Amino acid sequence: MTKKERNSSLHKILFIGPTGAGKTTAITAISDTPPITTEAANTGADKQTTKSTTTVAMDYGSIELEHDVVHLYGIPGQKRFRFMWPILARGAFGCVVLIDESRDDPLQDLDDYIKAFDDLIRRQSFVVGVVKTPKDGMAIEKYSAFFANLGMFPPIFEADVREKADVLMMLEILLINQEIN
Ligand SMILES: Nc1nc2c(ncn2[C@@H]2O[C@H](COP(=O)(O)OP(=O)(O)OP(=O)(O)O)[C@@H](O)[C@H]2O)c(=O)[nH]1
Ligand SMILES: [Mg+2]
Repeated sequence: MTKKERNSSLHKILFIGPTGAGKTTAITAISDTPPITTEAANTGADKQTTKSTTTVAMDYGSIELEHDVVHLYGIPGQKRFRFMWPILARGAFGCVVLIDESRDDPLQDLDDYIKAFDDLIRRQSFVVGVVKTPKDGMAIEKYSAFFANLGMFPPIFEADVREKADVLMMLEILLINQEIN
């Protein structure tokens, strides 16, 4: 990435993770303006979620932090919409990886999504938010071990993405790390 490209992409952050992990919820929680969403009726293609709608193209919101506008994009988590993923990843500097601990195999989900966004993940500019956890702290250990095996040590949080403070905290950590690196 050239310096010019890096500067122009500094403020595009992508929210990734499986359906129901809360990408649309997180962007809605922190966007300064009503987010642009592309929700459609959930036809039940993913048996692990009972929510009535799903993102079919993307979410977009924005937030001003320290006089800079940060652009927030959310992927459609269902794999049938994966053709959108590389389009949305283009020009992103970092990502918020959301993992839903209540799904059948969240470690497999994590593996799938970090592989799909390998370019972004390899730059190590990401934070991990684990949602719907029993809040016993065990999730952090499990995912830390997973990333340590890959030689990565990202910030990992248990989060409730319906809470603006939780999402903002992850975003700020991501941006601080980005400035340090
Ligand atoms: N109980 C509980 N529910 C949560 C938590 N975080 C998010 N949710 C709910 O989980 C659902 C997440 O839905 P979305 O935000 O549409 O998920 P998404 O990741 O955008 O899903 P797709 O667009 O289908 O990929 C919402 O109904 C949230 O209210 C949590 O910590 N606890
Ligand atoms: Mg969504």
